[in-house]
Formats: sequence, C-alpha cells, structure tokens
Amino acid sequence: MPRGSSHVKFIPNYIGGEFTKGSREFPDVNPADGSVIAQISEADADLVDRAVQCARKALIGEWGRVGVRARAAMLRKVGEAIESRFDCFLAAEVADTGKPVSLAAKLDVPRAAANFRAFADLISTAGLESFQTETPDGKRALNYAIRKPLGVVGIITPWNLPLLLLTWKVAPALACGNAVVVKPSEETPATATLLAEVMQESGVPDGVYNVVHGFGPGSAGEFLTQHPDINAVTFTGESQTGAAILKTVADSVKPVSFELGGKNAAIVFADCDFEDTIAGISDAVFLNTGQVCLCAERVYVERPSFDRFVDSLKRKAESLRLGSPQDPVTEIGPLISKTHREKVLSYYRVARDEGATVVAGGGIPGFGNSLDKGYYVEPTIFTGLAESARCVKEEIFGPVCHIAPFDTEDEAVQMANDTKYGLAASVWTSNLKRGHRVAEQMNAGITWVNCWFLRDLRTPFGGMGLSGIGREGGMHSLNFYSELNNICIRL
Ligand code: NAD
Ligand code: 6OH
Repeated sequence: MPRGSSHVKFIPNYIGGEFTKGSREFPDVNPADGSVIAQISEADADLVDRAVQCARKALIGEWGRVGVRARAAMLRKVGEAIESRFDCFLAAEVADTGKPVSLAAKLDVPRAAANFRAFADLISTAGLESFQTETPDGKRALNYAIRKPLGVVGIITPWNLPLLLLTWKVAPALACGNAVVVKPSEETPATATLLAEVMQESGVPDGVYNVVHGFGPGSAGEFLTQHPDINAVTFTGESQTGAAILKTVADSVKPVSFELGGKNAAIVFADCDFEDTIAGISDAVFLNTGQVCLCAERVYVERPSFDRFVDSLKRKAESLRLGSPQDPVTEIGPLISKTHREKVLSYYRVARDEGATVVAGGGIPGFGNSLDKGYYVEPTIFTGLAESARCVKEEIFGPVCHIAPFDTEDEAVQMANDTKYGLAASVWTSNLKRGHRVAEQMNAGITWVNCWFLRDLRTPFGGMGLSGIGREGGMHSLNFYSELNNICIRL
C-alpha cells in the first residue's frame, strides 16, 4: 500500500484495481489515545464516478463471464488469504476501532473469512424453484427462475464491526456475480483497504471490488448513493442515515437492504441459569463497549430475582478490565470517537436528570497514562427510570443498560415490544416452552433464547420498524443480491 509521510500510513482509495489518491485527506484517529495513525484519501464525486464506471466495465468484461464454480473458488481464496494475513487484519482493525485484540481475534477477523466461505458454499449448491404449469384452458408450460447479478452494488458500512459487516455484504454480492463499490466508515477505513490487496492476490478481476473513502453527506457516501449507474444500495448504520439514503434513491427506485439501529430488550426470568445469564447479559450489554447493534440496552428481570440480578451485574460490570486494546487481558476498549463519547456521556447525564439510580459506572475512568486521551467511558447500569424515559427509548450505543423489574410474562412482553425499533431480543429461562412462547411474541428480527449474538450465517438477519428493511443471511442474501428472471416455456 502506498505510504504518505514517514510517520503515518496513507490509506488510498481502490478503483479499477489501482490504489488511487483523492484530492483531499483526513486523519484516521486511534480511539485508545487520540493519536493520528493514518491519513485517509477522500474520494470526490469524480473518483466515485470512476469507481462506478470501473465496476460496470468489470461486469461486461471478464467478471461477467466467470461462472459460479470459479466465483466460489475465488471467494474461498479470499477467505484463506484473510486467514493467512490474520495478524495484519487484526492489527488494522484494533488500531482503527480500539476494540480489544482478544475480541477482534475471536470475532471480527474469523467472521470475515467465514463470510466468504459461507457464501462460496451457498452459491455452489443453491437451486431455484421450478413449476410444471397447467392452465385452466389446458396449456402446459415449464416455469423456472434463473439468477442474474443486480449489477453495481453500493455498499456502505459503519465503524463498530468494520470488516465483519463489510464482508457480510461483499461476499454474497460477489457470490451472485455483482461488482461492488464499498464506502467504509470514515472512522475505520483500514481493513476495507487491506481487503483490496487480498482481492488482487486472490485473482478477483480489476473493477469487481472498489473502495471509496470519505464521509456521508456531501462526500463519498452521498456521491455513491446519488450515482445514477449503481443498481442497488446495501447499508448498515444508523436509522436516520437509512432514511436519508432512502430519500436519495427514491426517484430511481433502487432496491435497498438496510440493517439499522436497535434498542434491544433482554427478558430474564427467575428460573434462568443465574450464572450463565449474568455472563450472557454482561456480553449483551458490554461487548465491544456496547457498540453492537444487537446489544441489550434494556434488561427486564422477574421481580423475585431483581435485587440479586442488579447486584451481580453491578459486580460483573465493575470487574471488567478496561485498558489498552493491545493488552490481551483487556475486556473493554474505548468508544469509537470523541464525538461518540460526548453523545454517550450526554445520555449518562440525561439518565440522572430523568431520575435514574446509578448502580455502576456513569463516568470516565482514569488510567494515569496516555489512555486518558482515549475515548473511554465506564460500563454503566441504571435502574429506576420510567419506561417513557429517553434513556429507555433512544439508542445510546455505549456500554450501558437500564434494568427494570416485571411481575408477569405478559408485562415483560409488552415492555420489551414498546419500541419503534425491532432488531434483536433475548429471553433467559430454563423453561424452554416459555422461552419459545416469549420469543414468538417479540417484535424483532432475531430473538435468542439463553444466548446472544450466536450466529448461523444461513439464518435470516435484519430488523423491523426503525431497525431496517429486508433480511440478509443465507438465501435471503442471495435473493437480495440477484435479479431473478423467471422463464416460462410453453410445452
Ligand atoms: P452512520 O449511519 O453514522 O454511518 C454509517 C455509514 O454511512 C458510514 O460509512 C457513513 O459515512 C455513511 N453515511 C452517513 N451519512 C450518509 C449519507 N447521507 N449518505 C450516504 N452515506 C452516509 O452509522 P455509524 O455511526 O457508523 O454506526 C452506528 C450505527 O449503526 C448504530 O445506530 C448501530 O445500531 C447501527 N448498526 C446497525 C447494524 C445492524 O446490523 N442493524 C450493525 C452495525 C451498526
Ligand atoms: C451489529 O452491530 C452487528 C451485526 C451483525 C451482523 O450483521 C452479523 O451478520 O452477525
């Protein structure tokens, strides 16, 4: 990768198989200490246009003639190449996000390789429906569908699981024969750019995978979604950004797939396996410093267990090791940015103003070293808020939850569903009949029983309400990233 000055890395765009410099640069900041780790090259409207044209050229060139078997083989190579450069991806992801190295090593990088493998397997075996048709007036026909690429897909992703979420979309898009232009988050550009090197090495033809860097409005994100020659947009990020993108693509009626925010509930019954539940809820609230769209920010606990649960989760929260992302024992890193920390701390203040009891945390930790310049906040637990409080209604996206008691199953279901979002929920009980009964009533795209963020890449993934449009995962991804052409042959 080309380098800028001798001190910081330079992160270029990747267009038509070439690492390309834009006209402006902006800094890539390490959230653990506020230091500048790289200069990122911003793509202007001309460069975004060039990326889209290169993608289109690839579709009518060599890539358009690559069959399913060869595509699957290429995706497997990409998965292997990610694994053989595991340490590079790990270092880049940890430096950009500030997430603990132990987490990125078990979650982000392995999932990126798994995403490519899963869609290589799926596209190799996926069939389509066919029907032998008999009409009322006696005609006979054979109907069958074939899968064609959508064309050029714009992929826009957030900063919380940068490589995992990018590859979750790139892998099925390429499996279906599309060419992509990706716009990773301005906060976390490194791994999308490293992936470009892997694409080159793995024989993916030039123009099939393009990366443009920059921001949303008035920058690469908006230039991409406004571009008349893209055929679809797939986006993961905030609900209000999804709304802005929907408006941008409305006039040209482009297909969209949106995975958006959440205000997810966890329901804990008194008969749960208590220790497992505390460990599970601690992950659900605090993993990745609470910056996972699936995180539980609302925890409802059956009243007989409420005091014990609050006390145990408090002890767990206070025992979590905050520290340098590079330290293998660190469990909690910083938030992504200064601005995001201000947002999270403003919710900590709002909660107090709304009358919350601060059970744990609520402030900024002190380290007495360079980490004090990082964007850390304490893992935080509130109780005592009304269900109408802003901190119970709005997505905070930090290491924080509110815990409220409930008396009946119906009351728990009603409180959990009282949200405009609908991404994920979890139910904790040793009564599996009840686990199913409650899960079935959740207004959510995904409900886990006695677990959280346990993923099978073949299952439908997405949200309802403000949490998204459509589902990806397994065949749902293949169906979004393809045009199905039904052919009817008169027999
Ligand atoms: P964001 O919406 O601010 O940014 C996401 C991406 O969109 C970035 O690449 C950004 O540059 C781009 N963008 C912003 N405005 C744009 C515009 N007008 N046009 C085109 N592109 C634009 O989100 P974020 O802050 O990076 O991520 C955090 C949010 O993402 C949270 O709300 C979280 O819940 C959500 N999220 C959802 C999922 C999911 O699967 N449902 C997964 C991860 C994150
Ligand atoms: C949101 O922050 C996490 C999303 C996770 C996935 O999209 C996934 O496929 O696991």
